[in-house]
Amino acid sequence: MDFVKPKQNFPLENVRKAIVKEMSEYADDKSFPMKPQKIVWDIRQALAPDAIAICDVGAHKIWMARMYQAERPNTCIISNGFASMGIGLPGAIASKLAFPEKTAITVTGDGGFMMNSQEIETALRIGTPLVALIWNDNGYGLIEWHQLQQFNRISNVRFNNPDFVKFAESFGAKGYRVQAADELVPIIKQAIADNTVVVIDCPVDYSENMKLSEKLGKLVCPA
Ligand SMILES: Cc1ncc(C[n+]2csc(CCOP(=O)(O)OP(=O)(O)O)c2C)c(N)n1
Ligand SMILES: [Mg+2]
Repeated sequence: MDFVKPKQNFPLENVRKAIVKEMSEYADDKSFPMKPQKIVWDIRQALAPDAIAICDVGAHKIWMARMYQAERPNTCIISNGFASMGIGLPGAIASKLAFPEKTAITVTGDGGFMMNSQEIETALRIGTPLVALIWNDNGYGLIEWHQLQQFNRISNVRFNNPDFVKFAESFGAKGYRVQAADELVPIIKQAIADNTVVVIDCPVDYSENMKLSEKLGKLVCPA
């Protein structure tokens, strides 16, 4: 049951249209590591309208909050306010417990994922199938973005990750690695069909972050 009806003459309709247009320009983007816009686009393509996306905290959250098109109420849950990293995986478990019939996917950074990755064990033990889509940049992307804006250099934000596929498998979960842009949609669909706990390692190109800052910095509010 839907609790809201589309509004007529909604004042932000133009903003929505502009964002969908901006994102759709990346629909067939083949670059790899993948551009954030293309990942957000592909998530929407792969998911049913009522699937629940739980977003962690970082640069990926900025892109999701900016562009992801939620088609039903409460289908895009974002950790804002205190913005605690690590909410993604437990959040997906919780949404699966609350709505067992819906797909739960966490959209998470590598840093945030590693903060609570032990919950793969919980999810398997209590039987909550979910997909964890990791935007892998080997770093604290959002902090890097802030450092570049403020200091034009980065410091102590890069790190190494485990092999996420082997890591998932070591728990008895499934793991996939995206190795080309056109693999993401079929991998997400397969991960949902697997009906278990599935980790997807998706390399992301965050050079788009500063390009977005430059673009937004040039915006002028019409008088
Ligand atoms: C528990 C916690 N620690 C630190 C922060 C500050 N913080 C916000 S985003 C971020 C980096 C996130 O990195 P990652 O999860 O890899 O996501 P990315 O920005 O690379 O997409 C940090 C350290 C936070 N929000 N929550
Ligand atoms: Mg990261």
